Amino acid sequence: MAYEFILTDVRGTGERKTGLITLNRPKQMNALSDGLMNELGLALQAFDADDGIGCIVITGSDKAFAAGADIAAMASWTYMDVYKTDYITRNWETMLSVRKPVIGAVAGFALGGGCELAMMCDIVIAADTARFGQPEIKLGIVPGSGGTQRLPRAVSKAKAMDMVLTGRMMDAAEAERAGLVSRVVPPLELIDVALNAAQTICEFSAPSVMLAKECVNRAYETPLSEGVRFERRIFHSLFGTEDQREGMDAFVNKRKPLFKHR
Ligand code: CO8
Repeated sequence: MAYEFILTDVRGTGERKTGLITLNRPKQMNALSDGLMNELGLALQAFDADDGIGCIVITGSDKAFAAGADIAAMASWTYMDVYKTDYITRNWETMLSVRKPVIGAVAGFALGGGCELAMMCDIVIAADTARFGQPEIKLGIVPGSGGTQRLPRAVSKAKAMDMVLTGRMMDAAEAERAGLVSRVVPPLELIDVALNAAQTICEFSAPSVMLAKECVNRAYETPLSEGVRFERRIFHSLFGTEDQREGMDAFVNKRKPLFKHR
């Protein structure tokens, strides 16, 4: 499918490969327009439904992962415009229903909706040029796609308040110290590191990978005891898969497992 605001590609070797999505509005610093978010949702759904894809990487340019929602588009909207059309809820959160892992590979600015998009990814790998921020307060609004909720869970209340109330940016080193990103790498290595992590994931058993993701996400929605109970049920259920037998037999017999993803 031809897209206008994103590029898609399939990378990697082996039976299951990585779906790569590149946000592509370079003149607007990848500002997240409705059209871009529609396309991102469609691309995510297409990769999620494709048995040949084991993991998805989302990236931007070296200047900007995404500088936030498109301010030029929003500038003239009224309350009724955004409420009646269900802005954001309508089409911006497709990522949350994707069952395969999504890695955000972030260089340059990840601001506002761009920071929120990064926080919706399962793993965030940052170039040392990355800068994260929720500057909505400077525009007379507040974050609208989970910034006030995911940021305190990721970096603590004090840092979240600091970012949301002053609009200041966090550089990659601070973001890693605070737990917002998984790894920081030199800019030239960003995409390779992200694709290598994705390739590693692609080679594991698909049901284990999807269920591991679901278990970790459960931690955000439940008290500890319920989360552990959920994990235990999933853990038990995986003894019903061929891949559990294959994985353990391969370990015992000192060979590489050949997962069949069932
Ligand atoms: N929207 C539209 N256009 C943008 C945006 C944006 N968010 N960010 C940058 N651009 C455009 C600029 O207007 C400029 O266009 P032009 O060349 O035509 O003048 C071009 O990109 C380059 O930008 P700058 O000249 O400003 O480049 P600088 O290097 O000087 O600065 C910055 C880069 C720091 C990124 C700066 O452009 C900036 O502060 N941008 C706005 C950041 C911001 O406020 N983001 C929050 C937006 S509000 C939001 O995201 C609400 C979230 C709602 C939910 C989202 C769900 C996912």
